Amino acid sequence: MISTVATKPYADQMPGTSGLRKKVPVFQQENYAENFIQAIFDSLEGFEGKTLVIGGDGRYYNREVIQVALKMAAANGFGKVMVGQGGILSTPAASHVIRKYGAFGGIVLSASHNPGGPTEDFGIKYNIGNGGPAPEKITDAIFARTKVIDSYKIADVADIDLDTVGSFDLAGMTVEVIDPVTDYADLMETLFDFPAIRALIASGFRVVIDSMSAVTGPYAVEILEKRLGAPAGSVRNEIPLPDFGHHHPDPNLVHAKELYDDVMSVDGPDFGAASDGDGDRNMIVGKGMFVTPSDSLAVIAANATCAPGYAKGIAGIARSMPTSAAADRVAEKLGIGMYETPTGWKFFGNLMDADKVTVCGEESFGTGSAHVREKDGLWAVLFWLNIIAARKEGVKDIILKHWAEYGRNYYSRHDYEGVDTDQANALVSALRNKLSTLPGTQIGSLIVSEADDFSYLDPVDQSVSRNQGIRILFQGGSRIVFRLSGTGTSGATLRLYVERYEADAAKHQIETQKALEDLIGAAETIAEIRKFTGMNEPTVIT
Ligand code: G16
Repeated sequence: MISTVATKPYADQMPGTSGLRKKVPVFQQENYAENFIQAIFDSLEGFEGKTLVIGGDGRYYNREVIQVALKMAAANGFGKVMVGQGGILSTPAASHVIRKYGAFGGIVLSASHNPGGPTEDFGIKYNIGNGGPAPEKITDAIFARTKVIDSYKIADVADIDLDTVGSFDLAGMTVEVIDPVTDYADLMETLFDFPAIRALIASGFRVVIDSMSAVTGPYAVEILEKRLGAPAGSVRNEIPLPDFGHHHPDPNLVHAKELYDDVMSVDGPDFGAASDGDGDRNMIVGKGMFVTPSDSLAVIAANATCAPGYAKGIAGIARSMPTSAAADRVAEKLGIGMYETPTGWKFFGNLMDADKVTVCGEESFGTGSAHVREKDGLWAVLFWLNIIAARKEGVKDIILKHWAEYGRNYYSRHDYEGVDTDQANALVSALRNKLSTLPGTQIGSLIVSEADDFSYLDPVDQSVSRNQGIRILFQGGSRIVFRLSGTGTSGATLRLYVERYEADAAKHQIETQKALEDLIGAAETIAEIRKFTGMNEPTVIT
């Protein structure tokens, strides 16, 4: 019943910022997914008889790969697999299920915010027993294994019915098809003041969530409409579709523009939120105020004790290096630890496991806490609603008061997508070569104080991650950062992150791009973006 199938290695299975992401036709090559899954199992030890969690965001090719993964898990000796009904588990829900049931680990099938469909993106990620993405030590081992793999093991059995909740036998292994929503919704109810949020909504405060035809639809309907009493229809695009309805399920000002425009309109809702393909990202918009992810982290940290699950306070805060320093000022005031990590949620896991931090965030619309080991879109939405209910103030007032108290970190990210890979690498090398000569250089009124390539020493396991983004810091605390994306599937994406700190409340209402104009100009002068990319402007500004 168990076959060992001969295979040949593929050279391109290096996991990126968040697992292996490729176009669907790449994954459809003979044994491509099988090789990667076997490489995961070959890189782990001691899972015989243990439980594996499998789920995905429902995108195209999800169901096929789940069937393969189930049969391979059985053939490799797992005792049980817990899989979401219909193959669905949002990334934070998968993290929670791994933790709650003490699973050995999990396989999450998603390409997150990237589009889905027969010619779009797919991905496979391995999460460890703490519920978080595998650290680099493991992803490096998986990659090494993919380069030499010559066989994989699979059970020769029929597909199982993924749509019926219940227990099934698969070649001697138990498959438990679970309701994907209940455990997660129950967890949220333990963290937040549901009666207060319910009363806020009952008082007429209008909330809309755009699930972008992706995985959070069923979760948002259960929590917002059923448990919190929001009117039916408050969750939009609530049915997960394999191609996300041809949308790009990335919650930002470009891809969730309809929601943004609605909340900004005169009769629009009071609060709007969107989440991405696999439910880990979030965008928060209030009447007259878009909340940057960096500010969202700072506000959540500053107001954490409003929520019952955080009433005792937070242990510390972590943010990725390119994320603005807004949260640093909150940590300073609270007298708690602040950690700056490379981009990617996997770097937060050790800090949370060691109780050094409770809340974490990334500028890329990711916020979360130690309740799971992934970022969590709906968690952030509920935290905001809890804060609004507790403070009896809207998003705009909360943000303006936060800036008045801590100062404002003007912030923006410019993405140049689809850049020729050689040109993008050339831009980065040219920048690296210049680093030592930059300090002291004056560009307009800006003077470079420091320039380096960010390197991180993990304070828990002492591992070092180098070349994590080029930082150019200016006198007065402004900075620009350059890095190449590690999640794209075609060409290269150059990201430019721009930040300026402004303490004076009288200067807190300038349009963001205007407030950052001289820094954006300095980035062009230093990096010659137009020359290298051949592009006159970014493809996405967030
Ligand atoms: C991007 C973001 C990161 C984020 C990563 C994975 O990486 O910049 O902050 O951790 O995506 O996010 P998700 O799992 O939601 O896709 P990169 O390397 O493209 O900048």
